[in-house]
Amino acid sequence: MTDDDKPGLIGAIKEKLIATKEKWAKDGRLLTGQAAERSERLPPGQRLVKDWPVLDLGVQPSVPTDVWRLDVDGAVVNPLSWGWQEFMAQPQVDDVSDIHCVTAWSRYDNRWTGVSAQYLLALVQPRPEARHVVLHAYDGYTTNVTLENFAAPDVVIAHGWEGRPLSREHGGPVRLIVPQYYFWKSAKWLKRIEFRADDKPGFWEVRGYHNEGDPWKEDRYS
Ligand SMILES: Nc1nc2c(c(=O)[nH]1)N[C@H]1C(S)=C(S)[C@@H](COP(=O)(O)O)O[C@H]1N2
Ligand SMILES: [Mo]
Repeated sequence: MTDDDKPGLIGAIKEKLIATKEKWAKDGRLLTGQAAERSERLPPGQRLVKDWPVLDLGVQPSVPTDVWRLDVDGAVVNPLSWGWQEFMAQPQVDDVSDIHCVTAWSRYDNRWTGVSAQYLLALVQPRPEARHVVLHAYDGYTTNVTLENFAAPDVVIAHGWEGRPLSREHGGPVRLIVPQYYFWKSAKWLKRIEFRADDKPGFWEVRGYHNEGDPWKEDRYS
């Protein structure tokens, strides 16, 4: 992080935003009480947007590609640490998926470019006891997914969006994309992927948000 990234005025403003979102969780805001079939493209309570909102904790860390690293460790046979060149030298995939944010906006057809989670799993080989994955980010944010969800074919460690480098505000240089879950599981400014036997709820999960976050079950809050 550089100096201008330290939580300052914006950080203080976002404290309020975080408190508001915590209250939403407590009050069960936006819940329709209706589950939907996965064949429905738009999950219950969501509305479509064409623009792409930015959500963060008040800090958008500056991580130039020459200092960016991704560490993959924990309950794996082959831990690894990639710098930018090594990451970009891995087999690349393109995957189009929809975004569903818990604040009720959805955005269809986002084309992500990067390394697939399935490829990463084949490289690092989770140990038999590994059941959970914790994503750590450069802004201090964390979020958790099950190993089963992480292993879905559309999960991408993404550096590109619509054929362009992922912008800093949206988590560049590298973020995770987990399309089957609310977007808070898709960690921006990805720094570390930790495999674990036990679960470890992340930033929003300990603040009243659902541990899994399946939009079709309306898993907004815990
Ligand atoms: N590192 C990090 N990742 C994060 C967040 C964050 O604050 N920090 N916010 C999450 C939330 S709540 C959402 S909705 C999405 C927002 O991504 P976007 O700004 O690209 O729309 O990022 C998720 N990933
Ligand atoms: Mo969110």
